[in-house]
Amino acid sequence: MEKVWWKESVVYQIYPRSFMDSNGDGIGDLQGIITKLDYLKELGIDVIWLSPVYKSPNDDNGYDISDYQNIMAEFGAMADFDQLLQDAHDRDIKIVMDLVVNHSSDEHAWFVESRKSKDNPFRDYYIWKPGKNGDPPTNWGSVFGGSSWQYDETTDEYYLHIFSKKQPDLNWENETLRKAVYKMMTWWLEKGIDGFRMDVINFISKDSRYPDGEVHGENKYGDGSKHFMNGPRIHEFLQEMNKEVLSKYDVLTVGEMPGVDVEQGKLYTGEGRNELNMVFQFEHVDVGNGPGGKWTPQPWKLTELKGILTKWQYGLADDGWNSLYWNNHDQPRVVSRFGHDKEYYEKSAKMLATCLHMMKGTPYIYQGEELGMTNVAFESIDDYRDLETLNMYNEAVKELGKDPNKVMQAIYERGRDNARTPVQWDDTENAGFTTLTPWISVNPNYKEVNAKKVLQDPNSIFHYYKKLIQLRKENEIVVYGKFELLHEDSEEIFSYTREHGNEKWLVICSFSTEAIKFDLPSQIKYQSKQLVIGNYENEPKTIEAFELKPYQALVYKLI
Ligand code: TEU
Ligand code: CA
Repeated sequence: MEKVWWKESVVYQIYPRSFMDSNGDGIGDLQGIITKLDYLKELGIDVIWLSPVYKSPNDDNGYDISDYQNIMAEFGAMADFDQLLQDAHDRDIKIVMDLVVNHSSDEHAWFVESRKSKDNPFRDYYIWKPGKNGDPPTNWGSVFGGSSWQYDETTDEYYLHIFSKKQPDLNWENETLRKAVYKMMTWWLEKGIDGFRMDVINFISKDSRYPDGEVHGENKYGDGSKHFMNGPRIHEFLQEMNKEVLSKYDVLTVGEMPGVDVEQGKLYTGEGRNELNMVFQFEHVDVGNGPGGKWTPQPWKLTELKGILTKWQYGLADDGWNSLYWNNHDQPRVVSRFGHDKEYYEKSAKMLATCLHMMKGTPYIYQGEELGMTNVAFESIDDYRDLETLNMYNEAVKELGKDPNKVMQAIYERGRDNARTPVQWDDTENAGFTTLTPWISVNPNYKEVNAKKVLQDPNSIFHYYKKLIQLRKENEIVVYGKFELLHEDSEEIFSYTREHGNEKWLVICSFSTEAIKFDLPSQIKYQSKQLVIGNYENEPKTIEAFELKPYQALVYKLI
């Protein structure tokens, strides 16, 4: 297995809008991030993944870009970005940017031109089709509600937008468009950035026949995902991007890929494939999705969650590379999703961190996860900001007459704003995030959950994350050791070993609120054991057979 920096790194994702506001307008910004670089250095992370900071009308909070080579006014100017890049590099922290090239904003100059006429030179930068007997070209639904086609009167055609109507899909069949993207990527890499997280990058190759999608249940629209995920030319496009741009730099690349499976994951990340370093898969964060996807959350089973993670560990064991994440700006907070954000809040947050960070792959920490930030439950839908949530609420309650309380409960469990409330820096007003009114309210628990408090407490979740990161730096086994699952059928215990040379580490994690019996599988042999990290004061006397405490995590070095 080739040794490279991005396999040995821990990445920290910043969603700038909610990270730190430096100029009192209630919106996070680049200068605010600069003031927190020493905090991130203290945590020990190696790379920052910046969610989009480019010029944008913010229909989807920056994932709708109107100028790829300019900074969003709310976040500052290019000089601020240059300072952030320099200051991060001065601290040996790398900066990975968010590349959103499946679609642009409808306010991008390319689209403004494209929609002017059918023979405009930029027409084919986007995907335009005539309607069918007054209907859109296909029955596909948009991820953010409604049809994924928008009629444009000027040229009497529809344009495709898998996401919002202000996010028209770029046409990757058009080589001129592809070259324009590669030129922009090179411009950023020449500035000295250290890589890209690529937004829904496995959507860029569509089935050019544009067939209708299957209609599930009583949905009004068809599911087009089979026709735009992992499409016919996706590997050709990624290999071309690698050849034209990525191969010329020593960079980290991670492709966000809803709908990717482990077999495809091998093709996207295999060493000899010359495509990407790693992917974000979604199978584990989708456990418990009901017939209406994440908006109909069901109870989930640990055997399903650990079965998925184990499948990816085994699948990419000898070729390719895993990303490891619980959270990002689209997912609910993990301590609320898979932990216990009441009496076992601190124990479960530390257990979840142990479970993820001791696996094989590159770990990603989402802003606030290291503080143990939890989901939020705002009283009114008016307190929510995410267009995905607001569109779903309007469709469900106002159009379909569903029970607003049930819809709000689904938002509490899976809404994206759970991850977008301001980072809680201290117990002063607005949690020290801003001096004025924040663009979205702060989670009311900021007086108990904040950075100032955890930095002062050596037993806090923050210091636990710091120790996990240190373990990865000090022990090759954490990065390169072979993963093997134990207790496969247990619904309470996620336990596994890592092996490297003559060293073996045993990882034991309880996902239960009850004390439960742990029996060491007979095949695990050792002469001596040493506790590496644990989330309770004391450790069991023996590990052959003992009682695991609620949400207990234990990592042993066995020799
Ligand atoms: O998300 C891709 C994606 O699949 C989203 O639909 C997300 O997983 C979903 O909202 C969860 O319900 C990426 C970005 O991460 C997201 O913030 C953007 O809204 C989206 O693409 C469009 O750029
Ligand atoms: Ca600001």
